Amino acid sequence: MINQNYTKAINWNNIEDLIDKSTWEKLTEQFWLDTRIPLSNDLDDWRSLTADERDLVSHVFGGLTLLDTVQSDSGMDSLRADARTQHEEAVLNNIQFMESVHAKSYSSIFSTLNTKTEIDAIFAWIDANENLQYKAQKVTEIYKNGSPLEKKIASVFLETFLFYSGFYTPLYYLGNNKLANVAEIIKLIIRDESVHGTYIGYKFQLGFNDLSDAEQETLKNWAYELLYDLYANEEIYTDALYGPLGWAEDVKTFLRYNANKALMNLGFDALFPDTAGDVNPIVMNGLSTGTANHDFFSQVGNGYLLGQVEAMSDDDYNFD
Ligand code: MN3
Ligand code: MN3
Repeated sequence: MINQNYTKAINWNNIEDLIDKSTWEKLTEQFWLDTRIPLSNDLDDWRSLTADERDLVSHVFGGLTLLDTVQSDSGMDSLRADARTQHEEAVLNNIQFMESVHAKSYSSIFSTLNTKTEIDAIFAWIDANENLQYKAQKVTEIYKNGSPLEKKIASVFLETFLFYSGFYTPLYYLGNNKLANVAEIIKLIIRDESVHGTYIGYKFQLGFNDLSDAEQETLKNWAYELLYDLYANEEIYTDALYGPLGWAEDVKTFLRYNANKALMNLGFDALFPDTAGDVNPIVMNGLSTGTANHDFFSQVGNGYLLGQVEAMSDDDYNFD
């Protein structure tokens, strides 16, 4: 889209779309790294879980690793090709890097909780799980061959809907006072994904509003069909993961609630009757973005602090 016969320098003093600037500021303010979170504090909780529960935790994080890999490898690259402004490209650069942080975070969790053999088994499971591969490939295919607006729809569905079959598990444990540091990472990821879904949904709506009524209708139908298709796949994935613990129906309610939110990010009407009041309150509570203070030393969560900046003074050069 950016198409001129000279190389244009990005000018942050000439902002075409204020949403680009405010999103950049929000995302950079909430920057974080997995290495700052004391995951090993969760080892006692981890040991208290049953074998089925540990399998669940390992597999949901395996699934999330794959989706964040899609976002960082092909997702943002593909969206950047259609950027409306240079500032949007910069925002997408930030998102792409954070997707790599997200994907890496799960490996930090694995290396804390799991043995090398277990980790190898998780990655083999990722490669072989049909429903997980189905959604990753479906979205990747749209990133490769879809129209600019179709790519944004797929991205918002991934950000605001597909992740949540995985997020349910750490939010559930957080609500039950278990795996608090693991959950803290997940809450930081959720905080990012929520900005990503809103921002890309907003960019979608700009393009959508330029279409004719007939084109809008066609694209809207395409989006609902894609959501149905992905939801049907999520039901099977959810039954397989959560069935053994008896949580599957609760998780599906949560998925439908988030599917509605994805549609709303695109400016479309909700599809399912499920609302926040239908979701397990323990999980809903974990989803709230209030400041976490479970661990004074970790300085993480929504209270995660960047270094405080102050002006240099001559005293800074007195090293004795
Ligand atoms: Mn992510
Ligand atoms: Mn994201």
